[in-house]
Amino acid sequence: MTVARRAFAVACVAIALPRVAAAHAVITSAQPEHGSTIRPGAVAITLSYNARIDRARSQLTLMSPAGHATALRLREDSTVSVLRADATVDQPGQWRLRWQVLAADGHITRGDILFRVAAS
Ligand SMILES: [Cu+2]
Repeated sequence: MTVARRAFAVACVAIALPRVAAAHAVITSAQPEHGSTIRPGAVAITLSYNARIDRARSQLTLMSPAGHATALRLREDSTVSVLRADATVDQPGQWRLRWQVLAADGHITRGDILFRVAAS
């Protein structure tokens, strides 16, 4: 292959690559809210993102004040950009909801939402 032909082939490959969405997933709203205090009992978790996410490769982990971690099952009514899960928070104190999501652009992002559970 001549140098000129090789350059042409490389250019074609670059053009043929699919356009990727520029955004990796950033959280836009959370329920419970970061820094909030909620009552003990059942809590409906809803996390919204600015981008499409791959739910099968995304994880929510809830950590109790005592440090016990529970992997939450994502609800079926989660959408392409909203994760939903149900949990029970039965101990007062600081809880941590750790999220990790894979966005459509192939990038993983993660973060923590801290909230308190009031004494019953
Ligand atoms: Cu990205």
